[in-house]
Amino acid sequence: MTSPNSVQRFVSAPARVAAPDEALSLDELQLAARNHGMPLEALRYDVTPAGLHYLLVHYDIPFVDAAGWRLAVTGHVARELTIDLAARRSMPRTTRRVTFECAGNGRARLSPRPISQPWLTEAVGTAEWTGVPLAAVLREAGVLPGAVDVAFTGADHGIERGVEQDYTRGLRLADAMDGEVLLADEMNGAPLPPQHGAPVRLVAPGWYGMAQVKWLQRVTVLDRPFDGFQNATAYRFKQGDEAGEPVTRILPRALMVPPGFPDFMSRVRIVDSGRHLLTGRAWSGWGPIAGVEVSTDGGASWGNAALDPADPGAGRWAWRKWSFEWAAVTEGPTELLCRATDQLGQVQPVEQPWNRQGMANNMVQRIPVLVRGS
Ligand SMILES: Nc1nc2c(c(=O)[nH]1)N[C@H]1C(S)=C(S)[C@@H](COP(=O)(O)O)O[C@H]1N2
Ligand SMILES: [Mo]
Repeated sequence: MTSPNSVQRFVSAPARVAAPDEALSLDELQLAARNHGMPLEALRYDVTPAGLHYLLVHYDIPFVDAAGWRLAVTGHVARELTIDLAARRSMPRTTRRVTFECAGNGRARLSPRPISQPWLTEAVGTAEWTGVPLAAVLREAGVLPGAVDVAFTGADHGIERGVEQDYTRGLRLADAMDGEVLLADEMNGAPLPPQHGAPVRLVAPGWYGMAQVKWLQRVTVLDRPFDGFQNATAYRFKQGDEAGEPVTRILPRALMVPPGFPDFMSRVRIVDSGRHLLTGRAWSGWGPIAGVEVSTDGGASWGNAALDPADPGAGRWAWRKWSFEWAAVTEGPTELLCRATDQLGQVQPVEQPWNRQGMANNMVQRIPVLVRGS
Protein backbone atom coordinates (compact mmCIF):
# COMPACT_ATOMS: atom_id res chain seq x y z
CA MET A 1 0.00 0.00 0.00
CA THR A 2 1.01 3.58 -0.56
CA SER A 3 3.28 5.07 2.08
CA PRO A 4 3.51 8.88 2.36
CA ASN A 5 6.95 9.01 0.80
CA SER A 6 5.77 7.03 -2.20
CA VAL A 7 2.76 9.28 -2.90
CA GLN A 8 4.68 11.16 -5.59
CA ARG A 9 5.11 8.05 -7.69
CA PHE A 10 1.55 7.97 -9.05
CA VAL A 11 1.60 11.51 -10.39
CA SER A 12 3.33 10.48 -13.59
CA ALA A 13 4.20 6.81 -13.12
CA PRO A 14 3.79 4.68 -16.22
CA ALA A 15 2.30 1.22 -15.80
CA ARG A 16 4.99 -1.15 -14.54
CA VAL A 17 5.83 -4.72 -15.45
CA ALA A 18 6.89 -6.86 -12.48
CA ALA A 19 10.45 -8.15 -12.31
CA PRO A 20 10.75 -11.90 -12.99
CA ASP A 21 9.44 -13.73 -9.87
CA GLU A 22 8.39 -10.44 -8.18
CA ALA A 23 5.63 -11.29 -5.70
CA LEU A 24 2.17 -9.69 -5.77
CA SER A 25 2.28 -6.40 -3.87
CA LEU A 26 -0.12 -4.94 -1.31
CA ASP A 27 -1.20 -2.45 -4.01
CA GLU A 28 -2.30 -5.36 -6.20
CA LEU A 29 -3.95 -7.11 -3.23
CA GLN A 30 -5.84 -3.90 -2.45
CA LEU A 31 -7.24 -3.84 -6.00
CA ALA A 32 -8.00 -7.56 -5.91
CA ALA A 33 -9.96 -7.19 -2.68
CA ARG A 34 -12.10 -4.33 -4.06
CA ASN A 35 -12.66 -5.86 -7.49
CA HIS A 36 -13.93 -9.38 -7.03
CA GLY A 37 -14.19 -12.12 -9.60
CA MET A 38 -16.99 -14.63 -10.20
CA PRO A 39 -16.27 -17.82 -8.25
CA LEU A 40 -15.99 -20.39 -11.04
CA GLU A 41 -18.62 -22.71 -9.51
CA ALA A 42 -21.08 -19.94 -10.50
CA LEU A 43 -20.51 -20.95 -14.16
CA ARG A 44 -23.43 -23.32 -13.39
CA TYR A 45 -25.95 -20.46 -13.61
CA ASP A 46 -27.29 -19.45 -17.04
CA VAL A 47 -27.66 -15.92 -15.63
CA THR A 48 -25.17 -14.94 -12.92
CA PRO A 49 -26.84 -13.73 -9.71
CA ALA A 50 -25.83 -10.06 -9.31
CA GLY A 51 -23.75 -10.65 -6.18
CA LEU A 52 -21.69 -13.34 -7.94
CA HIS A 53 -21.05 -11.28 -11.11
CA TYR A 54 -17.46 -10.00 -11.33
CA LEU A 55 -16.91 -6.38 -10.35
CA LEU A 56 -14.43 -3.81 -11.53
CA VAL A 57 -14.27 -0.19 -10.43
CA HIS A 58 -11.26 1.95 -11.40
CA TYR A 59 -11.81 4.67 -8.75
CA ASP A 60 -14.65 4.86 -6.14
CA ILE A 61 -18.28 3.78 -6.42
CA PRO A 62 -20.02 7.17 -6.60
CA PHE A 63 -22.90 7.82 -4.20
CA VAL A 64 -25.78 8.76 -6.47
CA ASP A 65 -29.31 10.08 -5.85
CA ALA A 66 -31.33 8.09 -8.43
CA ALA A 67 -34.39 10.37 -8.23
CA GLY A 68 -32.41 13.48 -9.11
CA TRP A 69 -30.29 11.77 -11.77
CA ARG A 70 -30.11 13.33 -15.25
CA LEU A 71 -28.41 11.97 -18.33
CA ALA A 72 -27.20 14.65 -20.76
CA VAL A 73 -26.98 13.91 -24.49
CA THR A 74 -24.86 16.62 -26.01
CA GLY A 75 -22.23 17.58 -28.60
CA HIS A 76 -22.63 17.23 -32.36
CA VAL A 77 -26.44 16.79 -32.30
CA ALA A 78 -29.44 18.77 -33.54
CA ARG A 79 -31.23 18.73 -30.13
CA GLU A 80 -29.43 18.36 -26.82
CA LEU A 81 -31.42 16.12 -24.46
CA THR A 82 -31.67 15.83 -20.71
CA ILE A 83 -33.13 12.47 -19.78
CA ASP A 84 -34.55 12.00 -16.29
CA LEU A 85 -36.03 8.90 -14.69
CA ALA A 86 -39.56 9.58 -16.00
CA ALA A 87 -38.32 10.16 -19.57
CA ARG A 88 -36.35 6.91 -19.47
CA ARG A 89 -39.38 4.95 -18.28
CA SER A 90 -41.50 6.26 -21.17
CA MET A 91 -39.02 5.13 -23.85
CA PRO A 92 -39.05 1.71 -25.59
CA ARG A 93 -37.30 -0.91 -23.42
CA THR A 94 -35.38 -4.05 -24.35
CA THR A 95 -33.73 -6.84 -22.36
CA ARG A 96 -30.53 -8.57 -23.49
CA ARG A 97 -28.59 -11.40 -21.86
CA VAL A 98 -24.95 -10.41 -22.20
CA THR A 99 -21.68 -12.00 -21.06
CA PHE A 100 -19.22 -9.41 -19.76
CA GLU A 101 -15.50 -9.96 -19.33
CA CYS A 102 -12.81 -7.55 -18.13
CA ALA A 103 -10.08 -6.95 -20.73
CA GLY A 104 -7.58 -7.56 -17.93
CA ASN A 105 -8.88 -11.07 -17.24
CA GLY A 106 -5.88 -13.43 -17.16
CA ARG A 107 -3.37 -10.65 -16.44
CA ALA A 108 -1.92 -12.19 -13.26
CA ARG A 109 -1.03 -15.36 -15.18
CA LEU A 110 1.25 -13.47 -17.56
CA SER A 111 4.98 -13.65 -17.11
CA PRO A 112 6.40 -11.10 -16.57
CA ARG A 113 3.25 -9.72 -14.93
CA PRO A 114 1.95 -6.26 -15.92
CA ILE A 115 1.09 -4.57 -12.62
CA SER A 116 -2.59 -3.68 -12.39
CA GLN A 117 -5.76 -5.47 -11.23
CA PRO A 118 -4.41 -9.06 -10.91
CA TRP A 119 -7.16 -11.23 -12.39
CA LEU A 120 -6.62 -14.97 -12.86
CA THR A 121 -9.53 -16.19 -15.06
CA GLU A 122 -12.62 -15.16 -13.10
CA ALA A 123 -13.42 -11.62 -14.34
CA VAL A 124 -16.60 -12.72 -16.09
CA GLY A 125 -20.36 -12.88 -15.61
CA THR A 126 -23.61 -12.97 -17.56
CA ALA A 127 -26.57 -10.77 -16.69
CA GLU A 128 -29.88 -9.73 -18.18
CA TRP A 129 -29.69 -6.01 -18.81
CA THR A 130 -32.84 -3.96 -19.45
CA GLY A 131 -33.01 -0.43 -20.76
CA VAL A 132 -33.42 1.90 -23.69
CA PRO A 133 -31.60 1.21 -26.98
CA LEU A 134 -28.90 3.89 -27.36
CA ALA A 135 -29.68 4.23 -31.10
CA ALA A 136 -33.23 5.42 -30.27
CA VAL A 137 -31.87 8.13 -27.96
CA LEU A 138 -29.25 9.24 -30.51
CA ARG A 139 -31.92 9.38 -33.23
CA GLU A 140 -34.07 11.55 -30.97
CA ALA A 141 -31.12 13.89 -30.42
CA GLY A 142 -30.45 13.95 -34.17
CA VAL A 143 -26.79 13.09 -34.83
CA LEU A 144 -25.39 15.71 -37.23
CA PRO A 145 -23.43 14.86 -40.39
CA GLY A 146 -19.71 14.65 -39.68
CA ALA A 147 -20.13 12.83 -36.34
CA VAL A 148 -17.53 10.05 -35.90
CA ASP A 149 -17.36 8.99 -32.23
CA VAL A 150 -19.54 9.02 -29.13
CA ALA A 151 -18.01 9.49 -25.67
CA PHE A 152 -19.64 8.10 -22.52
CA THR A 153 -18.79 9.73 -19.19
CA GLY A 154 -19.39 8.24 -15.75
CA ALA A 155 -19.82 10.06 -12.44
CA ASP A 156 -16.67 8.53 -10.94
CA HIS A 157 -13.47 10.56 -10.73
CA GLY A 158 -9.87 9.58 -10.18
CA ILE A 159 -6.27 9.83 -11.26
CA GLU A 160 -4.61 7.17 -13.36
CA ARG A 161 -0.97 7.24 -14.43
CA GLY A 162 -0.92 10.94 -13.65
CA VAL A 163 -4.08 11.80 -15.62
CA GLU A 164 -7.01 13.11 -13.56
CA GLN A 165 -10.33 12.24 -15.16
CA ASP A 166 -13.99 11.32 -15.02
CA TYR A 167 -14.06 7.74 -16.34
CA THR A 168 -14.85 8.17 -20.06
CA ARG A 169 -14.81 5.74 -22.97
CA GLY A 170 -15.50 6.39 -26.64
CA LEU A 171 -17.20 4.19 -29.24
CA ARG A 172 -17.21 4.69 -33.01
CA LEU A 173 -20.56 6.15 -34.12
CA ALA A 174 -21.35 3.02 -36.18
CA ASP A 175 -20.86 0.81 -33.10
CA ALA A 176 -22.96 3.15 -30.93
CA MET A 177 -25.76 3.08 -33.53
CA ASP A 178 -25.75 -0.67 -34.24
CA GLY A 179 -29.00 -1.22 -32.32
CA GLU A 180 -27.47 -3.62 -29.79
CA VAL A 181 -26.13 -1.07 -27.30
CA LEU A 182 -28.36 -0.23 -24.32
CA LEU A 183 -28.66 2.48 -21.69
CA ALA A 184 -29.48 -0.05 -18.99
CA ASP A 185 -31.14 0.68 -15.66
CA GLU A 186 -31.94 -2.90 -14.62
CA MET A 187 -29.76 -5.95 -13.99
CA ASN A 188 -31.49 -9.33 -13.71
CA GLY A 189 -34.89 -7.65 -13.39
CA ALA A 190 -33.98 -5.32 -10.51
CA PRO A 191 -32.67 -1.73 -10.46
CA LEU A 192 -28.88 -1.65 -11.02
CA PRO A 193 -26.96 -2.19 -7.78
CA PRO A 194 -24.65 0.73 -6.86
CA GLN A 195 -21.49 -1.19 -7.75
CA HIS A 196 -22.79 -2.11 -11.22
CA GLY A 197 -23.51 1.47 -12.29
CA ALA A 198 -26.79 2.72 -10.77
CA PRO A 199 -28.89 4.33 -11.97
CA VAL A 200 -27.85 3.98 -15.66
CA ARG A 201 -24.95 2.27 -17.40
CA LEU A 202 -23.94 1.50 -20.94
CA VAL A 203 -24.18 -2.11 -22.14
CA ALA A 204 -22.26 -2.68 -25.39
CA PRO A 205 -22.72 -6.41 -26.13
CA GLY A 206 -19.59 -8.26 -27.27
CA TRP A 207 -17.15 -5.59 -26.06
CA TYR A 208 -14.67 -6.05 -23.24
CA GLY A 209 -15.72 -4.54 -19.91
CA MET A 210 -14.05 -1.14 -20.28
CA ALA A 211 -16.74 -0.13 -22.81
CA GLN A 212 -19.59 -0.84 -20.35
CA VAL A 213 -19.52 2.64 -18.77
CA LYS A 214 -21.23 2.75 -15.35
CA TRP A 215 -22.89 5.70 -13.52
CA LEU A 216 -23.44 7.27 -16.91
CA GLN A 217 -24.03 11.01 -16.76
CA ARG A 218 -23.10 12.32 -20.22
CA VAL A 219 -23.21 11.06 -23.79
CA THR A 220 -21.23 13.35 -26.12
CA VAL A 221 -21.39 13.03 -29.90
CA LEU A 222 -18.02 14.08 -31.39
CA ASP A 223 -17.04 15.28 -34.87
CA ARG A 224 -13.49 13.94 -34.33
CA PRO A 225 -12.05 10.72 -32.90
CA PHE A 226 -12.29 10.48 -29.10
CA ASP A 227 -8.75 10.74 -27.69
CA GLY A 228 -9.38 10.40 -23.94
CA PHE A 229 -7.16 8.36 -21.62
CA GLN A 230 -9.26 5.16 -21.56
CA ASN A 231 -9.10 4.86 -25.37
CA ALA A 232 -5.80 6.50 -26.36
CA THR A 233 -3.54 5.39 -23.48
CA ALA A 234 -5.24 2.48 -21.68
CA TYR A 235 -6.68 -0.63 -23.34
CA ARG A 236 -4.04 -0.95 -26.07
CA PHE A 237 -2.24 -4.03 -27.33
CA LYS A 238 1.41 -3.04 -27.17
CA GLN A 239 4.78 -4.61 -26.48
CA GLY A 240 6.71 -1.48 -25.50
CA ASP A 241 6.19 2.27 -25.74
CA GLU A 242 4.47 2.32 -29.15
CA ALA A 243 0.81 3.49 -29.40
CA GLY A 244 -0.44 -0.04 -30.11
CA GLU A 245 -3.78 -1.27 -31.40
CA PRO A 246 -7.02 -0.67 -29.45
CA VAL A 247 -8.60 -3.47 -27.40
CA THR A 248 -12.18 -3.94 -28.68
CA ARG A 249 -14.29 -7.11 -28.62
CA ILE A 250 -13.96 -10.14 -26.36
CA LEU A 251 -11.69 -12.91 -27.67
CA PRO A 252 -13.00 -16.47 -27.32
CA ARG A 253 -12.70 -18.19 -23.97
CA ALA A 254 -14.01 -21.38 -22.37
CA LEU A 255 -14.05 -21.93 -18.62
CA MET A 256 -14.80 -25.14 -16.74
CA VAL A 257 -16.67 -25.59 -13.48
CA PRO A 258 -13.86 -26.95 -11.28
CA PRO A 259 -14.85 -30.58 -10.59
CA GLY A 260 -14.73 -32.45 -7.26
CA PHE A 261 -13.91 -30.42 -4.16
CA PRO A 262 -11.05 -28.03 -3.36
CA ASP A 263 -8.14 -28.00 -0.98
CA PHE A 264 -8.61 -24.81 1.08
CA MET A 265 -5.24 -23.13 0.40
CA SER A 266 -4.13 -24.34 -3.03
CA ARG A 267 -7.64 -24.88 -4.44
CA VAL A 268 -6.32 -28.05 -6.09
CA ARG A 269 -9.34 -30.24 -6.85
CA ILE A 270 -9.81 -33.69 -5.32
CA VAL A 271 -11.74 -35.98 -7.69
CA ASP A 272 -12.70 -39.63 -7.13
CA SER A 273 -11.69 -42.01 -9.92
CA GLY A 274 -14.62 -42.92 -12.17
CA ARG A 275 -16.87 -41.12 -14.62
CA HIS A 276 -17.42 -37.36 -14.41
CA LEU A 277 -19.40 -34.96 -16.54
CA LEU A 278 -17.23 -31.85 -16.91
CA THR A 279 -19.28 -28.74 -17.71
CA GLY A 280 -18.55 -25.13 -18.46
CA ARG A 281 -19.34 -22.08 -20.59
CA ALA A 282 -17.75 -20.55 -23.67
CA TRP A 283 -18.18 -17.16 -25.33
CA SER A 284 -16.72 -14.75 -27.87
CA GLY A 285 -17.58 -11.12 -28.58
CA TRP A 286 -16.93 -11.80 -32.28
CA GLY A 287 -19.83 -14.21 -32.80
CA PRO A 288 -21.10 -17.66 -31.88
CA ILE A 289 -18.86 -20.38 -30.45
CA ALA A 290 -18.01 -23.06 -33.02
CA GLY A 291 -16.50 -25.62 -30.66
CA VAL A 292 -14.91 -26.39 -27.29
CA GLU A 293 -12.13 -28.92 -26.74
CA VAL A 294 -11.10 -30.47 -23.43
CA SER A 295 -7.85 -32.09 -22.34
CA THR A 296 -7.72 -34.26 -19.22
CA ASP A 297 -4.01 -35.08 -19.51
CA GLY A 298 -2.40 -31.67 -19.17
CA GLY A 299 -2.73 -30.78 -22.86
CA ALA A 300 -1.18 -33.92 -24.40
CA SER A 301 -4.45 -34.86 -26.11
CA TRP A 302 -7.75 -33.08 -26.76
CA GLY A 303 -11.35 -34.21 -27.32
CA ASN A 304 -14.45 -32.35 -28.44
CA ALA A 305 -16.96 -31.20 -25.84
CA ALA A 306 -20.69 -31.28 -26.63
CA LEU A 307 -22.22 -27.82 -27.01
CA ASP A 308 -25.67 -27.54 -25.42
CA PRO A 309 -28.43 -26.56 -27.84
CA ALA A 310 -28.46 -22.76 -27.94
CA ASP A 311 -31.02 -21.53 -25.38
CA PRO A 312 -33.60 -19.48 -27.31
CA GLY A 313 -33.89 -17.12 -24.32
CA ALA A 314 -30.17 -16.45 -24.36
CA GLY A 315 -29.80 -14.44 -27.58
CA ARG A 316 -26.49 -14.00 -29.37
CA TRP A 317 -24.45 -12.28 -26.65
CA ALA A 318 -24.59 -14.83 -23.82
CA TRP A 319 -22.16 -17.63 -23.09
CA ARG A 320 -22.87 -21.18 -24.36
CA LYS A 321 -22.97 -24.21 -22.08
CA TRP A 322 -20.84 -27.26 -22.91
CA SER A 323 -20.10 -30.67 -21.37
CA PHE A 324 -17.51 -33.42 -21.65
CA GLU A 325 -17.53 -37.03 -20.37
CA TRP A 326 -14.36 -37.79 -18.43
CA ALA A 327 -13.43 -41.32 -17.38
CA ALA A 328 -10.88 -40.60 -14.65
CA VAL A 329 -9.03 -43.92 -14.46
CA THR A 330 -5.42 -42.94 -13.75
CA GLU A 331 -4.92 -42.09 -10.07
CA GLY A 332 -2.64 -39.20 -9.18
CA PRO A 333 -2.20 -35.58 -10.28
CA THR A 334 -3.29 -34.30 -13.68
CA GLU A 335 -4.40 -31.05 -15.26
CA LEU A 336 -7.74 -30.32 -16.96
CA LEU A 337 -7.74 -27.79 -19.82
CA CYS A 338 -10.44 -26.40 -22.08
CA ARG A 339 -10.32 -24.14 -25.10
CA ALA A 340 -12.92 -22.46 -27.29
CA THR A 341 -12.98 -21.68 -31.01
CA ASP A 342 -15.39 -19.08 -32.38
CA GLN A 343 -17.05 -18.85 -35.78
CA LEU A 344 -14.25 -16.68 -37.13
CA GLY A 345 -11.90 -19.59 -36.38
CA GLN A 346 -10.19 -17.72 -33.55
CA VAL A 347 -8.92 -20.28 -31.02
CA GLN A 348 -7.55 -19.80 -27.51
CA PRO A 349 -3.76 -20.02 -27.33
CA VAL A 350 -1.94 -22.56 -25.15
CA GLU A 351 1.03 -20.16 -24.87
CA GLN A 352 0.53 -16.74 -23.29
CA PRO A 353 -0.31 -13.86 -25.67
CA TRP A 354 1.87 -11.38 -23.74
CA ASN A 355 1.40 -7.62 -24.02
CA ARG A 356 2.55 -4.70 -21.88
CA GLN A 357 -0.84 -3.88 -20.29
CA GLY A 358 -1.87 -7.50 -19.79
CA MET A 359 -4.88 -7.22 -22.10
CA ALA A 360 -7.12 -10.04 -23.32
CA ASN A 361 -5.00 -12.94 -22.06
CA ASN A 362 -7.28 -15.76 -23.18
CA MET A 363 -4.64 -18.47 -22.75
CA VAL A 364 -6.39 -21.77 -21.94
CA GLN A 365 -7.54 -22.43 -18.37
CA ARG A 366 -5.64 -25.14 -16.46
CA ILE A 367 -7.18 -26.83 -13.42
CA PRO A 368 -4.83 -28.96 -11.29
CA VAL A 369 -6.65 -32.08 -10.11
CA LEU A 370 -5.72 -35.02 -7.87
CA VAL A 371 -7.56 -38.21 -8.87
CA ARG A 372 -7.89 -40.55 -5.89
CA GLY A 373 -8.95 -44.22 -5.79
CA SER A 374 -12.49 -44.83 -4.61
N1 LIG B 1 -17.80 4.70 -14.87
C1 LIG B 1 -17.09 3.56 -14.92
N2 LIG B 1 -17.48 2.58 -15.74
C2 LIG B 1 -16.81 1.42 -15.80
C3 LIG B 1 -15.63 1.22 -15.03
C4 LIG B 1 -15.24 2.27 -14.16
O1 LIG B 1 -14.25 2.16 -13.44
N3 LIG B 1 -15.99 3.42 -14.13
N4 LIG B 1 -14.92 0.05 -15.16
C5 LIG B 1 -15.08 -0.64 -16.46
C6 LIG B 1 -14.44 -1.93 -16.50
S1 LIG B 1 -12.77 -1.93 -16.74
C7 LIG B 1 -15.15 -3.09 -16.45
S2 LIG B 1 -14.37 -4.58 -16.64
C8 LIG B 1 -16.62 -3.06 -16.27
C9 LIG B 1 -17.04 -3.96 -15.14
O2 LIG B 1 -18.43 -3.98 -15.02
P1 LIG B 1 -19.09 -4.68 -13.74
O3 LIG B 1 -18.35 -4.19 -12.53
O4 LIG B 1 -20.53 -4.30 -13.75
O5 LIG B 1 -18.89 -6.16 -13.93
O6 LIG B 1 -17.12 -1.78 -16.01
C10 LIG B 1 -16.54 -0.77 -16.81
N5 LIG B 1 -17.24 0.46 -16.63
MO1 LIG C 1 -12.10 -4.15 -17.06
